Amino acid sequence: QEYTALKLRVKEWAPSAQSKIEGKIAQGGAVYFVPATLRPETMYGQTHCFVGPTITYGIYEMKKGKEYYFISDRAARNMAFQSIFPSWGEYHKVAELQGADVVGTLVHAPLSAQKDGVRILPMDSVKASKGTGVVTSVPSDSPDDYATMMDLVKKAEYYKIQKEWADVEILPIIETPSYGNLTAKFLVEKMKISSPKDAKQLAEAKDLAYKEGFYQGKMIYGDFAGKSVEEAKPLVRQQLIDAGDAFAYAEPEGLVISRSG
Ligand code: ZZB
Repeated sequence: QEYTALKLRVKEWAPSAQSKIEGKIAQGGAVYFVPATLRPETMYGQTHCFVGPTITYGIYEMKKGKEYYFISDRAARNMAFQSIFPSWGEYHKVAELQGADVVGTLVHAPLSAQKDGVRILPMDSVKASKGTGVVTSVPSDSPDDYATMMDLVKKAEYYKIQKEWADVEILPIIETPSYGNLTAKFLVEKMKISSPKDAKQLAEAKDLAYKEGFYQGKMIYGDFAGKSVEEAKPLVRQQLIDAGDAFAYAEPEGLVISRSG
């Protein structure tokens, strides 16, 4: 599985994260949340970035004193064997935090229409065993993200967040013949999905959204507006990589293939 790993730079830490990283990040060093995505063409529509509240994460030093990544321990180990960290097989953790510690942190999301930044919010369905354990939220095109965002807005107090952090305008970025220009909202409503816990139905909705988006979708926002999603996907990805805002990250299966081939 070849992902695009995106770099979301921290602008302002949540107070509990701030106290846990005190003295551990070099003065002037930049910390990035690094979600792994299969849909780089949707990055214009990022509204939030999700972490699992009970997952343990590390902040890993990427460029000494200059650049740090917030990712799961498992992702750090994988990255170390893909020449993403400076020395092969080595990864250096400078701080350890729970997802709940970073909720409320403000980050800059590359390409997002939310120019002032997006908030780190909790998502219970984030899997520690997949990607980087960090998930960027695109509620226009990801049913999981849409369902989670609706729940966060509805139950802000229960989730211990400020309602305005979750309640962000959803931007249409891809037009499809079957589901209109807000694919995730359309599918969640049509399938009567009422909670981010409806895992089986959400998996089905995700499947439908992937297929329709990839084979029938047309970009209606951004530099490649007018092109098909199929054409735009590698172009947006390359643009992000060239700008230094993203890099390729493969799950272990992919690593085995690339090392033998
Ligand atoms: C942004 C995005 C926009 C995504 C979209 C999807 C969609 P998959 O399909 O199961 O292989 N993801 C990544 N890591 C995790 C994790 N640890 N736990 C839970 N979800 C995770 O998974 C790949 C997608 O699942 C990734 O691509 C990411 O969300 C999420 F419009 O990034 B995506 C129809 C889907 N649309």
